[in-house]
Amino acid sequence: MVEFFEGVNRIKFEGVGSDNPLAFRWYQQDRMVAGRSMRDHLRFAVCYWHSFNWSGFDIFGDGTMDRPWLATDLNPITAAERKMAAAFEFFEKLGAPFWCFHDFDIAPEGSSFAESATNLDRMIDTAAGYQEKTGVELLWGTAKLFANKRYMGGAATNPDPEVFAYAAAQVAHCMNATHKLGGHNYVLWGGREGYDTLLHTDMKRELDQLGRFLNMVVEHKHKIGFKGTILLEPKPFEPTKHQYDYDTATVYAFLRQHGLENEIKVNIEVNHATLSGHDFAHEVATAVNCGIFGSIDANAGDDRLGWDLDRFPVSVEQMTLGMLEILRGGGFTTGGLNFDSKLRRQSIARDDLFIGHIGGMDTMARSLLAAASIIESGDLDHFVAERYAGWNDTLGAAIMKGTISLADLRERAATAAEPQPRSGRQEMLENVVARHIERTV
Ligand code: XUL
Ligand code: CO
Repeated sequence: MVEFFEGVNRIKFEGVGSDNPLAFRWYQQDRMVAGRSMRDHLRFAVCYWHSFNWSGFDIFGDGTMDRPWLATDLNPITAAERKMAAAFEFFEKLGAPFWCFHDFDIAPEGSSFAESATNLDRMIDTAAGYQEKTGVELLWGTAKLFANKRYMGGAATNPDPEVFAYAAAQVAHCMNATHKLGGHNYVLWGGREGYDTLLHTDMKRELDQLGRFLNMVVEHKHKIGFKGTILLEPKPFEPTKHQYDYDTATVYAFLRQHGLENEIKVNIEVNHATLSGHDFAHEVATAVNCGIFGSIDANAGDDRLGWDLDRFPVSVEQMTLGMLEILRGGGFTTGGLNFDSKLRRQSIARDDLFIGHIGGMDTMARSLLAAASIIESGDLDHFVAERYAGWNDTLGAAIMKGTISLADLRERAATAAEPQPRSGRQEMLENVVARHIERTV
């Protein structure tokens, strides 16, 4: 058997004193944090597309990376098998409990629907064998409904019902495959579900089509007995100028409109949150409030570049604030942290792939510790409880119960004392967060 990552052994925890680039400094899978092991809290997944399908090409240049499994002189099925051998060797050595894929990441797209389906079935059998052998599980599968030219005007939102039908068939087949591999979730990212110009777009019709499509997806889930969660992944733009699943709040309104709010949750991607003008923590908190928090695509953008850069997460502060909302929401159930992250184009060595993931996993593990410590201390919760305490008193309770009217309040104002503003102490609270991060051990 070919070994693709020669010289890399199973990545071990060595602690913060270690200078070994191929060791964890924070992620210790069996360490217990707030009643759960780090492994169960974080549920890390490696994505297939950036890590195994991407050679480093960009719009200005060709591939740069040392990726022997992407050699173009191989027959497509042999190449797919090689790629899968490399992928599972990587998952196992990294110690990632989960992986994620698009149908055409793992199987070559054929020249007809039937050929593509046969290719996928074959690679699903191969993947099932690797899962069995390594114990790595599938966090989610998804169908690539954005790359082929037929989808240039959208998949479910295409002006042509034949394209809708093709996309529906592709999703049905990919859901069956995900089910067969015991997937914990099924994801739909609306890669071309949006518009570039309203001049040729019937937006109302397209949104109704998307609502029907997602209802069909949910019907299919129940029909095949898939117990995983269906997840939508919001993104505000790119590739289209305006994506319909703009952010979590937009998705929630859409789900309610189509009666899907109890069936579909969100897969929040950190860089997509930033692009929509929100903080990552805001998107998580919104999803938790709406009861639709599902899973995370962990990555990061760049402060000065306004597109989807998919960098490995490095900011402990940003991730601590996100983890805080995840823990407050009760943590993951079927979801997890998928590294929808890619290396920079000059990181061409094979082991850079390990180093990127190790850094991301350590960032998330340290953020988990800091967030758990903030919650355990009660430092923020006590302040917030105090800040809103008035709502538990007579006036606040009467307002919320609806036993007092606008006219009653008008009358009350005649004798009521002027409200007394109190400091919001934002800087103090920011310092509290910094302290918990500094003291994380
Ligand atoms: C694109 C993106 C996708 C989805 C899966 O921005 O995030 O990779 O995660 O289709
Ligand atoms: Co993503």
